[in-house]
Amino acid sequence: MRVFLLFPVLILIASLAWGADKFEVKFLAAPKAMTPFNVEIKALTAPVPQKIKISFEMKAMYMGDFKFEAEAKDGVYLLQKVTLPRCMSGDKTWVLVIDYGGGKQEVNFELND
Ligand SMILES: [Cu+2]
Repeated sequence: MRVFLLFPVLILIASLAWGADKFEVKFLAAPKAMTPFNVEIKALTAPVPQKIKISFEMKAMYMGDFKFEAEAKDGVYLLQKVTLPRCMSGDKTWVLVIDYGGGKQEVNFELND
């Protein structure tokens, strides 16, 4: 499943589901290039795995490794201070990839700057 987020608002939410397990992905502020931002992935169902893998990439090119592991705390995985580079091509579209027990889902988003 792929979700595309539009970014006219400050707080952005996408809903994801792995079978019966439902999650909400939220950017706590509109993400900008070269500026640390936080992402919250909240489980709406329980129980949840202790850790999930999260990475950021661009579709068309390799931008470096932006791979993280987030640990659940009260059903919430919080990624803090993610910093992504500005793409030389001018493309602002990135993909947040969540690996949940081997099943990957993507959330497309745009950097605001
Ligand atoms: Cu790029």
